[in-house]
Amino acid sequence: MGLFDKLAGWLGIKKKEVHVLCLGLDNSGKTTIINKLKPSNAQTQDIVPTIGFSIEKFKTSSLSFTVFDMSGQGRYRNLWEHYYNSDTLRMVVAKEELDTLLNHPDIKRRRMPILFFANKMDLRDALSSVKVSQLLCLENIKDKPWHICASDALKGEGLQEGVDWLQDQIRMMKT
Ligand code: G3D
Repeated sequence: MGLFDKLAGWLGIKKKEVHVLCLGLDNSGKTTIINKLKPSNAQTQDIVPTIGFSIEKFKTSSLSFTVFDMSGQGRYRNLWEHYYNSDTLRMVVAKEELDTLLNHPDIKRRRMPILFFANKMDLRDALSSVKVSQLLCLENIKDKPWHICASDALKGEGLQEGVDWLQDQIRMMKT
């Protein structure tokens, strides 16, 4: 049973669908994370990096899962070409994209929970989740509940903590 099926079971959701958008820069690990969260019989072994916007939709018993990509690759193409390996630049781009997202009218007016994965924590030079949180200025998000988890999507570490938090938030929104 995948994590999201378990989540649905805990929530007692049988009919209502919950849409979860997964947003992140290219190569940040979205496909890998989603694959780990899928029901095990739907997991794919070949992870294809995502390009563009909506790239995958799947349903578990009660949750509708939609994967989006907010890479900003058009706007930042020249920068990517020159500094693709610069984590500092990637954090700047991630912050810009996050700010754009939070200011979008459809996002701004809703009190949706936001779960951040500081992924690839297994890498030697990975920033801590506290540092990532500071660089993204997450403390400025006052009108939505948010949470950040360090994760290693290859091993699946940290994903459960995030799903547990999301489960609590969804449960609170339903009461
Ligand atoms: P995307 O969907 O956000 O574009 P992917 O990203 O899920 O395709 O992941 C991009 C690459 O990062 C993949 O490697 C994937 O295996 C790797 N990756 C994802 N999560 C982690 C992690 O937590 N730690 C490490 N070390 N690598 C991770 P390849 O080599 O297939 O391109």
